[in-house]
Amino acid sequence: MMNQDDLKRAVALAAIQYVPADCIVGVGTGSTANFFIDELAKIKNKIRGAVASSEASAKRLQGHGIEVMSLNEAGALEVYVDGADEITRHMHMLKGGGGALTREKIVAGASRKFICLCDASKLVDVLGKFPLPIEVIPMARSSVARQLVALGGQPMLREGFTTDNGNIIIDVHGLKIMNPVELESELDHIAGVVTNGLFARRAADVLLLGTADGVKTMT
Ligand code: ABF
Repeated sequence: MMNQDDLKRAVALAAIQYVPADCIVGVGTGSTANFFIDELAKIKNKIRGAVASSEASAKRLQGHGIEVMSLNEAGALEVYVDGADEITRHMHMLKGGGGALTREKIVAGASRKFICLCDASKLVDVLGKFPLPIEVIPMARSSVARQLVALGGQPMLREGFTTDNGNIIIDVHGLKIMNPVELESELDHIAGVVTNGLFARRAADVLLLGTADGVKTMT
């Protein structure tokens, strides 16, 4: 019987085939991405290095002796590999539970292919059961929260958390996100919002889904 970690390890291993030889790999954040980093370590001599979406992932990559470069040094990337908190069959994702959404969106946006790694529990029909994380400039906390209430959400400050960029996270509960592409843009237009956790305009290209019957590939 496979547990959730086994499923994460299986999708992480499957993702290695999407890493072209001699490339710089965009690497995500979270426990699934950590399994991917561990797999990447096994082929580290075949890649030039990695761009990390968080300090935590950079540390883990370096711990394995993988060179970590800045995105500015690396330029456009072939592939970005990361987990998600929820994903739909349309490849729209809700991300940011780990708080690294801004750098994740930046690195994903600079990559030709987004490979998403999830266990089967994260495949949903409608996004929003998982609270939607929003990175916000601290001085805009209250005004952003009021606008989120006006959109029908229940904003909650993530207590005691500061992002790698020195900002706060507001988690929005109670949203049923029927049109993620539209909501992603709408949230980005609120002054003080740095990034929202909807990754719909730039959806995943490949989903590797860990199931009890093995890894399923969706495109
Ligand atoms: C990142 O890690 C985040 O966008 C998402 O919040 C989280 C998923 O974590 P895990 O793989 O630990 O479930 O991908």
